[in-house]
Amino acid sequence: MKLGILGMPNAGKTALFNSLTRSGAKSGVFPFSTTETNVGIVSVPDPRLNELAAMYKSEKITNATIEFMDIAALVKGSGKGEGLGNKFLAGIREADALVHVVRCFEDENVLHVDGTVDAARDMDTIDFELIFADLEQLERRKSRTQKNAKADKNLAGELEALDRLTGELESGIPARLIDLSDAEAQLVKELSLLTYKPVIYALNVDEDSLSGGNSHSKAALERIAKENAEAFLVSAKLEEEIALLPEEERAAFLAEMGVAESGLDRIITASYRLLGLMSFLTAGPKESRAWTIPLNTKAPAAAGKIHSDLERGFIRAEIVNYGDLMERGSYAAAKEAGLVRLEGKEYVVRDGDVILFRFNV
Ligand SMILES: Nc1nc2c(ncn2[C@@H]2O[C@H](COP(=O)(O)OP(=O)(O)OP(=O)(O)O)[C@@H](O)[C@H]2O)c(=O)[nH]1
Ligand SMILES: [Mg+2]
Repeated sequence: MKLGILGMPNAGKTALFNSLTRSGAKSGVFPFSTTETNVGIVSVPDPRLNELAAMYKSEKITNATIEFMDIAALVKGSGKGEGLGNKFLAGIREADALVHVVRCFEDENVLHVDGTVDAARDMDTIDFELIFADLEQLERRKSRTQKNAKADKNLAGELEALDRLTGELESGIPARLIDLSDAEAQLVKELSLLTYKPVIYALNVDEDSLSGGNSHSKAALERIAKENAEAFLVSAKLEEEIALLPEEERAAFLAEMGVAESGLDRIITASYRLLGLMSFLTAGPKESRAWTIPLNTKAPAAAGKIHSDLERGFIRAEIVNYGDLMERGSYAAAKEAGLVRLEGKEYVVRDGDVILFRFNV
């Protein structure tokens, strides 16, 4: 599962990527600094793991992880493959969900390809290029379906769906915002339309605007309000600087800047949710660990994340809710209070379940 970071040139994508992944990918004041996709693994922050590790005296903590890609920038015409367009489109196709970085900072040293900073216009530009790429995809499918429809009357419905989708996209509506029929939803998935990928917005502001935002971020938020997506203020440049500091100095630096917490953790957590992922937990003297599973995963498949033997030989799961465990103070106390449940093969695992799998192979 991968998240793609996309946006206009010089929006701060690489700065955000570097701060998320604590890496040093090349960024610069000239547009199109990034020509090859950068890929990095990010730990998903989870304070529950620290508490579990303290309770179980675990030797180590292992967080869940997700993958981020810093994709080459887009310009007008990228949807047709212009500029770095093909790299841009390939990167986005590969992503399961997107973090759209919107430039909301003024800095005359950092060129804007369109001359001025204008968050809403930039967002339109990106949407337009993605829509354009999707329309091409729909058109190609339509000419194929039209040919086959002569022999196969069942394809009439698909043609109808293609026409409706084309019409909506032509009027500027991304597929993720269209109320889809079953047939349309099926098509959108088959064609993996770019505008169907879930999006969150990272509004990249100067550090002084981190708490209250600025006129650019306000314009962006107004536009985002129409689509019911999550948005976060972040200062990518500041975060990049913070990421270079030793861990123990970061909190003090943030406090000095008058910022309560880094925006990164919230972006990472939201990204994880956006991918439809959640974590169950395991704890013991060796390790306290979060394991990533898709929403609605049944117990045996969750066990299989740890080891295939656990799935193959699954007998049952002993589960205590994280909150109950903390409230009682120990596994034994939770068990005594009847809060440890035995669950079978049909159990759907919930976020924060602390699980011990019983198996036999
Ligand atoms: N003043 C200011 N500069 C920033 C901010 N965020 C990024 N920059 C600077 O803007 C320039 C471009 O940032 P990048 O992260 O390289 O932008 P990008 O979106 O990856 O750009 P391309 O790879 O060229 O598409 C760099 O010099 C950054 O240091 C910010 O919040 N404020
Ligand atoms: Mg870049």
